[in-house]
Amino acid sequence: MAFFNPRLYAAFTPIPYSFSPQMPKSTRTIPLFLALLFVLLTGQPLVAQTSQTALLQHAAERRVLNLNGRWNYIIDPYENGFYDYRREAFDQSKSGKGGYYDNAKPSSPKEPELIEYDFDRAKALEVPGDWNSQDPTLLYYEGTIWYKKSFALTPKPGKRYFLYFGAINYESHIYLNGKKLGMHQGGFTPIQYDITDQLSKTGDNFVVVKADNTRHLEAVPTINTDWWNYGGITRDVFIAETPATFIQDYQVQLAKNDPNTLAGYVQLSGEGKANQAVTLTIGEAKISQRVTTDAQGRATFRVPARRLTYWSPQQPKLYDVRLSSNGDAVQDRIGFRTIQTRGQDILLNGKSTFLRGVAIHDENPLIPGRTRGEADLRMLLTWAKELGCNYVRLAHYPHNELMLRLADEMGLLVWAEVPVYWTIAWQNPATYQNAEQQLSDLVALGKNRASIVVWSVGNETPLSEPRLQFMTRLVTKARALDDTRLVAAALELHREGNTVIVDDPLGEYLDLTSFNEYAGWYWSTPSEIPQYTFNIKYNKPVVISEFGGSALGGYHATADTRWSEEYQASLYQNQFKMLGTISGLRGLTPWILVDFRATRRQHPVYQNGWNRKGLISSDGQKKKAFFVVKDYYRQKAQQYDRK
Ligand code: GCB
Repeated sequence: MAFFNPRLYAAFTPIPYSFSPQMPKSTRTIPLFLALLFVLLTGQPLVAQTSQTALLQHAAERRVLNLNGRWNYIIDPYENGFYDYRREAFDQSKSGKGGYYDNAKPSSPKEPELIEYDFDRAKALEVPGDWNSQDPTLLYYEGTIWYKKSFALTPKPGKRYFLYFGAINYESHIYLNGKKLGMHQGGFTPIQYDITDQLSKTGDNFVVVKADNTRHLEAVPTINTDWWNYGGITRDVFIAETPATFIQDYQVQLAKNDPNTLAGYVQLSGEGKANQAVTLTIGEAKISQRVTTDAQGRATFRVPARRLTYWSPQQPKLYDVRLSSNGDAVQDRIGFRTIQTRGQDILLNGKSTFLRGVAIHDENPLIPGRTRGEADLRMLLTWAKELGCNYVRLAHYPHNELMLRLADEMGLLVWAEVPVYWTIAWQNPATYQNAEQQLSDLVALGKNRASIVVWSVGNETPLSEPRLQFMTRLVTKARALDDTRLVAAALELHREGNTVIVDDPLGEYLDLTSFNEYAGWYWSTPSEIPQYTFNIKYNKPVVISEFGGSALGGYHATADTRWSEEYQASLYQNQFKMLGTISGLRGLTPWILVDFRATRRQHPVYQNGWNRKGLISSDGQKKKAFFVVKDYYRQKAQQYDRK
């Protein structure tokens, strides 16, 4: 039912939404049934203003105007630009005016009106980019910052325009030319509004964003994580232009476990979407298929595809895929491969594979801050390739779409994840909706990427019945959204004596047995590690989602001196001995490729706000353990890739 789509609530402004405990207090007052009553009585949808539209597939290809660059900003810890002095939200008032999003200007140079802000004379931040790394006073800042960008764009008749943000952490309120477009929660997935009717006829426009990275108990993630709570507009911003009737979405992949059939769909949007012919062309594979959309603008297809070169890390073959309909066309580069499990094997294109991975955060240590674009992302994946990887875990939240495309191009399999991390509010329905929305958006973003083989529904979530319900619902959702990939989660383990036990009931529902295991760091010493053996309940491929320990780059001492590179290296050596006893071991992702910022990590000598578990230090130097892992991967590559 459309009513329960949180996107629609998020975009709805005339009646305050009430279902989310994370909403500003003043907007919590009118209960949900009033909103529903409004819909029933007026027949109007909740999206009475601009709606957050279903994401455009490959939106960047449609880019007509790039809005990256310098955005003026105002730091607003008291939210004075959002609430009046009685703490009523300006955008909920009768006039809807008064907030910073008005971008007000005095009517004469003498400034007769009292206006206590001026975006155009305020400082600027780079977009994309977190604010923490751009101004030392913002390093720990959690709260609201307002961003403003003016731009020139005259809408052309017969075209539609979509304002697209790659990601804003965490809650954003977005306004165009003083009018609210909507509100969005979730720091790592795209936000898109149809602004066709909102653009000014003169061509002068301004967009204002209230970005708020305040942590909330019921949010996804919750208040407690082991990564930096970077704030701001952290990914690309642009306006995409399409024809009035356009290709909004598509999926072109191999059918589930079937290397000889391409299957998927195309979804048109706009008035002329019904009964339209759409052609799928993959010239190099001699495929050309014409389908016709139904009344909802959707057409599905199944096409025989023989003699394809399958995508794999050894040969990351991508095909030029073109979809065209009357007046619209999109191009994409797509790889085709199958992924499945059989007993304890992971079969990539039918062949048993070992996942030589590493975990990666969306952070460039050299800034240090969130990655800002292709060069940063390429640097991280190049390091992973140097380590000998054929696989990466993009922890703990959706990464940039560009990262997924680079993984396709560079030949790296991907574990993609949602930030259902540690102690989520399992019993809160809005929290579940939020998590599910982030999962749906992640799948929407990655469903055409051959590199993605695993959807992960969460990390280290503590056992309980409500948690099991929440997590299994997410697993079911992931499979419903995409039945061609594996579904996993990073589980926890427990120990009895020298036995490591993996029996989390969630494991029953997953395709892989994945768990985080910190022998040699949080328990035992590196030299004791080989004494441990595993008791794993499930007969599935074992892919260790985390293991590792910290070392301060450049600090050398004996192998039993914590924080030294030697300690970390010996930890890895002994881990490989221990993990070698697991018969179903089919992959691993050491934690982690590079040191990353984390407020939990306060040791003044060894950490200074950094999690030092990187195989590469915060200044980009490879630690000793990097070469231990690299050696191990060389052996694994020989064992599996030569078969
Ligand atoms: C974990 C978490 C990861 C942490 C890591 C650590 O289990 O999943 O987010 O950063 O341990 O370093 O403790």
